Amino acid sequence: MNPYLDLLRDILDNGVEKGDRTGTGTLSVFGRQYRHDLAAGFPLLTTKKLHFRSIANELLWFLRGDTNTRWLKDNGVSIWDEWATESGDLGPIYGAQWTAWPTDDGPVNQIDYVVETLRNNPDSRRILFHGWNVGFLPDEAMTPQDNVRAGRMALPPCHLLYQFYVAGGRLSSQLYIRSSDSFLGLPYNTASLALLTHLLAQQCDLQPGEIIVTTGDSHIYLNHLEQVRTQLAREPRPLPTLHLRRRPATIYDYSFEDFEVRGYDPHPPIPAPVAV
Ligand code: UFP
Repeated sequence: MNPYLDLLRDILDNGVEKGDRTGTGTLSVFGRQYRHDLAAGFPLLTTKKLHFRSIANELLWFLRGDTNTRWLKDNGVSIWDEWATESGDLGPIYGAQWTAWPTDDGPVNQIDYVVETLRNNPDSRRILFHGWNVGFLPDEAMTPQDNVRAGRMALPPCHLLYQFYVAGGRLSSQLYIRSSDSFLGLPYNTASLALLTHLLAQQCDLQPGEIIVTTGDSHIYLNHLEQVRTQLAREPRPLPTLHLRRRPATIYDYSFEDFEVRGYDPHPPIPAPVAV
């Protein structure tokens, strides 16, 4: 009934205990997928409170092509601080690859390509953008900060392949997440994909369709098990809806004030430690 809660149950029931880079330990399954029709509401979790401001501002920051935490901090978002250098740099992470993927012929803006193709050739089966630029992946033996100083990403992308599909005037999106912290990260990644789909739909005169989230290593950290059980004991509530207050000139011109989430009435937050 609730595909996200079903995934958590699936990992609890079928997950194999597996070590991980952070030394925390996880229960993990490989290769899962869930879908949500945006006509049924905006997929912000109701079984715990999510901080929509962080989700929305992080997406706007990606779309700015920004890879420094300064703008995020100015907008009250601290989720990237632990990986940044003293000057706030994160190296060529998401925003750089989305809007300025380096090539011999200069940077390529993959978001421009997606918007143009949705408008002019919506039947294309090539409407996607990718974050996994192998030339800039971090060296795992080095700290995030040393990687950044060496011109590499502080962290390799987790949500990395976004594909879009148009049928019957509706825009659907599918995201591949290679590694998914199912308790902390996945609800953020899902809401971010939904918001991006709304923005692209508005910019391209389409209706928001379905979102599909496909996860590779789908895990629950061993120090999140209690929180997961708390969440599973809660009854989901009606979903909120998202309203865009205006239609800016381009996909890059939205601000947080343009987004209105109506009817969000979640259960309280459930704090949990982030594995760094
Ligand atoms: N993670 C997510 N979503 C994200 C993000 C990170 O789930 O958007 F940036 C989690 C997945 C994993 C950890 O638990 O962060 C990254 O570690 P690794 O690179 O070892 O997969």
